[in-house]
Amino acid sequence: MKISKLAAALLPLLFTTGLALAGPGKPGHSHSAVSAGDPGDPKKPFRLVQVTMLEGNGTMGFNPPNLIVKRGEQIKFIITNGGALPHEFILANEKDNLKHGALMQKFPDMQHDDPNGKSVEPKAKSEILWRFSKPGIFEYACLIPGHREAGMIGKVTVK
Ligand SMILES: [Cu+2]
Repeated sequence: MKISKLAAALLPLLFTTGLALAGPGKPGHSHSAVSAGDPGDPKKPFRLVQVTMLEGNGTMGFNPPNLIVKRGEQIKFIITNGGALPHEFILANEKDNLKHGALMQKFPDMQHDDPNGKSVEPKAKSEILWRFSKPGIFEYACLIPGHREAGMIGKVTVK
């Protein structure tokens, strides 16, 4: 009885700590990176999509702001940061990005180098190869506090 009570008390704590500290090689957190599909296979065909991160007139955004893909299609995103601030490109469903964004309120300097997410310094480029294996509506967003809210969100529709 005593032990199970203790376990019940510790479980949420362990979960939170794990979320905050675990993660392959990077401090910060781990991801369930698969909400939008799967990491791509470089030996299979892919479509190239150029995405630019932009700032201006008090707004921030991605160009293009939306993308339509076929289920099973592989997309290689070439991501260019055309702004003056660091940004990131995190591909997931809305729910996961909102959860991740809440975590980034606490850890705003968290860096990403994951199959579904990259931090990109000003004027730098990064790449993601992704297979959209699930139908649905997903998003790529910058989860640095305030950026998604300022417009850094792109919609991906998988049919
Ligand atoms: Cu940003």
